[in-house]
Amino acid sequence: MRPIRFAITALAAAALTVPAAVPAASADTAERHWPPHHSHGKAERLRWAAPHGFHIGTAVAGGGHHLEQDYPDPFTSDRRYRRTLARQFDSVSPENQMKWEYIHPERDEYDFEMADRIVRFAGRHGQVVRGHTLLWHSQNPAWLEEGDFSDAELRSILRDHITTVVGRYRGRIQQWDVANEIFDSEGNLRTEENIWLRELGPGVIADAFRWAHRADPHAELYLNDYGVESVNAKSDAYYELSRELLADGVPLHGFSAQAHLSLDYPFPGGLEENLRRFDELGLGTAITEIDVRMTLPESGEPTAEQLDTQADYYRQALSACLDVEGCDSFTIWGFTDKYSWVPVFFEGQGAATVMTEDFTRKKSFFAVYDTLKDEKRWWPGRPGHGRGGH
Ligand code: 9MR
Repeated sequence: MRPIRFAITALAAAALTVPAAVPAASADTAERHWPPHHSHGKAERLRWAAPHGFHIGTAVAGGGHHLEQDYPDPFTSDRRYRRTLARQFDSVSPENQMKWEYIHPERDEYDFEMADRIVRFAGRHGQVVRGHTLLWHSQNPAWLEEGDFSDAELRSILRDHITTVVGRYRGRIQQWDVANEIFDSEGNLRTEENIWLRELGPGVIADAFRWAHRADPHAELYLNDYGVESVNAKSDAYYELSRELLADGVPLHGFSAQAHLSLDYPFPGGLEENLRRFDELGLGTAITEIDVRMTLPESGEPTAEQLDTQADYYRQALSACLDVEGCDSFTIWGFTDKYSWVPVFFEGQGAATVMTEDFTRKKSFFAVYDTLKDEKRWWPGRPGHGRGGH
């Protein structure tokens, strides 16, 4: 069956690149009438196009860089945003609202309000939740980073945090990013920046997974990072760590690539091969934070060619995931350019998501939609579905 499926995917890819082949004089017309070969109306829903057991997700905008923008909290204040969030996606990841600085602002104080609201919203709309994140070097509160704690105190602070946060949402989080960005680009553990690794040593990684598993035995527990799309020094380090953790009986269930991509770089080669080697260890895999940024022309508007290439990056990333049995979720790091982190962090860059600032669906939206639909036509359900957790 597999070769047939590849042929179909290749056909879909050819259809997607058609506008690039039209003569320059008619490029504008092609743009206005995109997509040329599909009769896409208003009703396309990514979540309906996805095969059973495959989750199509988005970050839920709030906290972090949003706090410095001139708009109110997107998730609670923008009705159109919420409507699209519910309609299009069946997986949600709090963008910042479960991070330490947000959910644990003082040593003896938790603030669950936003996280609770997101988890309730997901429940109402039949969505799963990816919890993000428990052990990270960034977005930690000052009381933690600047505090003067003994090793024993720090250990109990981390254990209590994981037990409290994971336990609160027991049974309602599909996947947790337990350890986030723990290696640098050379594949060395971030023992300087990461307070837990620096103070408690690498053994704390296994402990974090064990504590999380005890607090919610059904949650699938993940290692998550950026720059690990290809087979490279960093992903090799994750591969070795995964093997060690599994050999030690640590409840590790998955490895995920964030996939913050850029048109300034070629599409990361070997994504499928890389995911597959983790799959072969028996781990689930996922794309957890994809966006595809670009350097914008002076007008501030992406060109038709940039949008074509962007659509192709999204399609390639999704196809790689779909072609690996246990890769069962694909999350976009924000679905509208209106709230994307990209222009705030990368000067002159943007347009990284699948919808414009006014929620118009871009070519990349239809690339994701068509790729999901093609997959579902041939493989209505995911064979590797549900391998993590439990
Ligand atoms: O999108 C998040 C943004 O709102 C925050 O300001 C930023 C702070 O580090 O974190 C962003 O999300 C990051 C995610 O948590 C981990 N991977 C990289 C993401 C983009 O920076």
